[in-house]
Amino acid sequence: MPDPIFITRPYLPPLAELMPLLEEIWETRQLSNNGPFHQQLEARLRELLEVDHIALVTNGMVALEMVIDAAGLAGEIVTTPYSFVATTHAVTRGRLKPVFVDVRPGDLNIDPARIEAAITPETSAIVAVHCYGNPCAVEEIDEIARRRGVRVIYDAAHAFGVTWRGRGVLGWGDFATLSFHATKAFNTFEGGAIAARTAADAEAIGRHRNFGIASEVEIPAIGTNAKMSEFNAAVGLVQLDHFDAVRRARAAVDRRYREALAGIPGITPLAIPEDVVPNHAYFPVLVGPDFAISRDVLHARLAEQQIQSRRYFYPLLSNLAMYRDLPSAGPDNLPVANRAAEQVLCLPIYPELAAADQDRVIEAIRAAARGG
Ligand code: T4K
Repeated sequence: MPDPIFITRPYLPPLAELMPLLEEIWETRQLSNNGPFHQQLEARLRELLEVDHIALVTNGMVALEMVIDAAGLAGEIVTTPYSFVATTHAVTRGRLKPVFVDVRPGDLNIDPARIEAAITPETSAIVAVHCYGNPCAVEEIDEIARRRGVRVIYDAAHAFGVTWRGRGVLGWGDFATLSFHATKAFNTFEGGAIAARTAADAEAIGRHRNFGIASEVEIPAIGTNAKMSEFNAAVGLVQLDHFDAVRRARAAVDRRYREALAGIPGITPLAIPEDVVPNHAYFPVLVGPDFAISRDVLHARLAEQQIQSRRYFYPLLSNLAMYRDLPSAGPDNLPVANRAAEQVLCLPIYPELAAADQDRVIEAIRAAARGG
């Protein structure tokens, strides 16, 4: 039996680089509550991600929940069904009603041309996802939101370090949320962050993260506890020094796949727009009807060879039991997203993926294409 190849393996910096930071924590006993590593990581992320305000939190799902809560959203949220379940669950857990809008075929991000028709007097925000790190139609979405008086939240869980037209994509929207989960392009084991455009919103998020406390005697909001620990922040600081190298290594894997898979009928890697510097966190391909076998059979065939692939994002969120009865959830309303969920397969990609292992993935797909 060959060794397993995983969809991803988290990058870990040399342990020796982390040890001095851990020793400092042991010395100072500052474990949480806005300690020095927390502050340093926020400062470095503001610079790297080109945002004015950023708040570290415990994970990407909580980041979304906090934004929804702290921004005081109510009523309906226009959103995409093509995402990880955290996106829609955060909306619903905030007692809001998701209104699904289809995605566009090129990047599988929410289709700006369909957003306006879904906005009603009940709509308070658009929650869009930079899926696989490819930026949404941010200018169009901003324009619609401004004109219709709704807020914009980007679930940017996949978009760490991504730039569009030379600028960090996290600067778009009233808020953008990040995930630093083990499986992401940048990880702090578990972790996340919220970028906010205005000082007032950043202040609300900061309070909300710490139970709603403003000072020793003032508690103006019903907040939660979403503070990142000093351990996770220390990991983040060390990881940041390696992010460029990690991105380059991922880019090399991406390039090799694109070269090797070009010309296989029915296998279409999702394109990366020219004006985007991606982070290559995922390598999604669409397995079309002209491929020799279906996406699900290919997924199973790879698994037989100890190769883990993932159907990110299947099942489509609008088809889950708790959402499928929503008026916007019908497949007729969401044909592009439904087709993508049936065809997409994410292939293994991570910085330390050995060329020989990548060749195994490529050869397995070629063999399947030959009917083997
Ligand atoms: N919004 C979007 C658009 C998201 O995609 C996500 C998360 C969120 C919000 C929420 O962010 P967080 O609350 O998670 O910060 C993964 C992740 O758990 C999840 O973070 C991610 N999106 C989603 C797309 O994928 P699984 O179910 O694929 O993870 P799992 O445990 O099956 O891991 C896959 C493989 O990765 C393993 O078989 C081996 C490898 N792995 C994984 C972990 C966790 C390791 O080698 N080491 C590890 O520690 O969900």
